[in-house]
Amino acid sequence: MEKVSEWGNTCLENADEEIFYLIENEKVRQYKGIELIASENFTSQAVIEALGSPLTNKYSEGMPGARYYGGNEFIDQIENLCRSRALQAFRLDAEKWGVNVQPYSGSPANFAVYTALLQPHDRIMGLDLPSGGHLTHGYYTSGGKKISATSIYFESLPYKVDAKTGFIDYDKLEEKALDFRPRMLISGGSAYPRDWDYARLRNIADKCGALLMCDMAHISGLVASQEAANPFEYCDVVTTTTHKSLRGPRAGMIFFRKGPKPPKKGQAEGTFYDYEDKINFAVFPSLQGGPHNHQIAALAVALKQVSSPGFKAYAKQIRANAVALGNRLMKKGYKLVTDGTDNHLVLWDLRPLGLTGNKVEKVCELAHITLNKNAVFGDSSALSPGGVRVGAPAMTSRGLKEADFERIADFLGQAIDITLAIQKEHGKLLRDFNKGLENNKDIASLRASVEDFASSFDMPGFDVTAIKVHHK
Ligand code: DSN
Repeated sequence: MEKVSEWGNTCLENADEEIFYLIENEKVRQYKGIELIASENFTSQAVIEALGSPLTNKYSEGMPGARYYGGNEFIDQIENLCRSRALQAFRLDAEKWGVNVQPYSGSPANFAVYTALLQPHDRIMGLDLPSGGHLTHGYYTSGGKKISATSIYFESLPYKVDAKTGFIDYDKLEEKALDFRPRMLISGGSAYPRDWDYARLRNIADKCGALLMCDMAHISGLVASQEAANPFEYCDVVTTTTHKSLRGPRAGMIFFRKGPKPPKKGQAEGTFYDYEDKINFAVFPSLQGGPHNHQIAALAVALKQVSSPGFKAYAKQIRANAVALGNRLMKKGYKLVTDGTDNHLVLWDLRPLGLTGNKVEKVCELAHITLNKNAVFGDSSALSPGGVRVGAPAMTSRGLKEADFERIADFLGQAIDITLAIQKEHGKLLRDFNKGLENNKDIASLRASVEDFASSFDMPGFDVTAIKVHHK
């Protein structure tokens, strides 16, 4: 018993040295490296404080004011604050839009929408994964294997990008949709470097009687600051994660229309949207249990920061940085899908170089540059894709500007040269290629330059001078 009461107020460093130092090491990794994963970001100290708070102790199934457990006086206030800040961050009228801030993250948010608004086996259409879409939008492999629950429980016919231009082919999408008659059309992607034509999608959805959803996870920070087209103008439902360009904690949100429907031909007057109860019920009790209140509080903090004037400048800078990076890469002769970007990422087609995304990702990782291999349209294997995805949100949070991103393009060019040299010397087979990675002096020298460069920028979220390194 004595021991148990001691645990309660022992700091992490003393309670669990292993985890403590692993966290410290991760801080060093984040601070000294160049973080280019398009879906990652560095959140603020205030968000991290809320995440690490005793709010994690509380159960609160249900909605504010109607919980299944007692003791939710403050939790209710926190969730209500979070909901009103969410609407405010996206300039939404509370008479016309509602939001559920309880989804644990993006995939559960999307599945809650499908559970709420579709019947099992209803038809859906989303952007195909190899075209830059997301697993939860209904992906199945070319061999027909159903990968995500979305494609297991619903009938999915994906739309694609144009093989030559890399842009979404809206004409083909429309033709397919009119044949397939989906119940839901899904917009939004994970590796699509261009903006979306929501007006066109609305028109297509209306022609085939479909609901229109947008998963704006990647670009929600840009949408909040009007640096991307506004999906709320045309969509019925909008989902998002909150830790990507929005720069908050890991969580998810579902926005839905409510109130009277606009008058439409053939529709009785006085019809109302009925999404609110269905979506709230799908989140809990259909799919989730107790909301993660520490996440919701942290999200409320992040949304307050999103609505502050500095965030607009941040989002603008993300785009400027992505453009600067893309232009520099293209100037070096590299091929980007769609030859540029409208948003926070570039999708780099490595196939003209005879390289795969896996190898470039590996060399970059050893040089302390973090990015991810990514399918580019026309790839034959999803496991060995022909591209890498490079994103600007995280390093923009550290204060980098256009010239710094040009420098990053130069580091990436060096990583490509190293990858090519290793492949030339050791061969294309991964097993042989990997031998060239061992004790590679060029990688070590690139790593030193990368760490020098990255360590010269601020690190949001934690004090780098207080990091403790294990000397055992
Ligand atoms: N894992 C995220 C991404 O990288 O795009 C999406 O879920």
